[in-house]
Amino acid sequence: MIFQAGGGHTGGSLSSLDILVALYFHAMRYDPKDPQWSLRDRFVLSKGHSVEGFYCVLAEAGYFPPPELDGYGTFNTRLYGHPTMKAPGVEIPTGALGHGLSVGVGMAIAGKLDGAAYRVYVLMGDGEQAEGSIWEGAMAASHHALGNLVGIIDNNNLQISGKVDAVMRVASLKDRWSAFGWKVVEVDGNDMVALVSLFDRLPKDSSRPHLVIAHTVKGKGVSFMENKPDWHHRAPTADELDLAERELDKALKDRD
Ligand SMILES: Cc1ncc(C[n+]2csc(CCOP(=O)(O)OP(=O)(O)O)c2C)c(N)n1
Ligand SMILES: [Mg+2]
Repeated sequence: MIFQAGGGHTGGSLSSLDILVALYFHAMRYDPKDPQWSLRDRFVLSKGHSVEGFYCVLAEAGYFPPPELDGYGTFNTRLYGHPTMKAPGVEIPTGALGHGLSVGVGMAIAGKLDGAAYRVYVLMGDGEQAEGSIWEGAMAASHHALGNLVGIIDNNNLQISGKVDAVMRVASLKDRWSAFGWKVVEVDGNDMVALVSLFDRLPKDSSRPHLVIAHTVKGKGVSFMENKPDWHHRAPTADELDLAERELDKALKDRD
């Protein structure tokens, strides 16, 4: 998709993909034929720039036909470079960092008021933690005892212009989120077995919101993209695409 469109957020899409797969194909309840089903679990991609991986998962989950992915970034597409309501399965447009958590807080409060047993998942970036609005949302979530809210941080240690620690230090995420009243758990965010078992273990009857620190690798799965800030927003050349596909195919074969 990113090759065809000539641009996109490669690194952050790859670092988040395992988390999205564990959510959409294991943890979450939803019905792609009825996207507005009132009891569906809600997902907010607060790090809206990593939309390419998100669209792939939504297509695979049945929200729209996978061939539509080929039109990503073209003139008449429903699949823009950041999520919008035109794409089936998207709950809320995102891309301006820092807003997704507060939207998720609103959804979680609504669920509590309605006595509806859905969960709200919000995926944030670690660079995104520099946004002040995140911490207003964090404070509100614990104040309202939102046990139906799960925040996840794609903790890949990089953001747009380099290391998170160099741009705006946010460590210790665990201490900060705990101090804001959240129950914090950590996981290898690129380990499917660990992710699935963690989502299984999150209690449904908690009086506190949960924050999952998912340790990931930006550009995961493609050797020359891993941990390279350049791949935050960059399209592969034809040769790079070929090499990336061969590496991913090999990884699949080795796994099987
Ligand atoms: C409010 C706002 N400021 C700046 C940007 C530009 N921007 C896009 S991605 C990004 C870095 C995000 O880093 P991180 O949250 O760590 O995402 P990831 O590493 O998962 O790609 C920035 C600053 C933005 N989208 N929104
Ligand atoms: Mg990051």
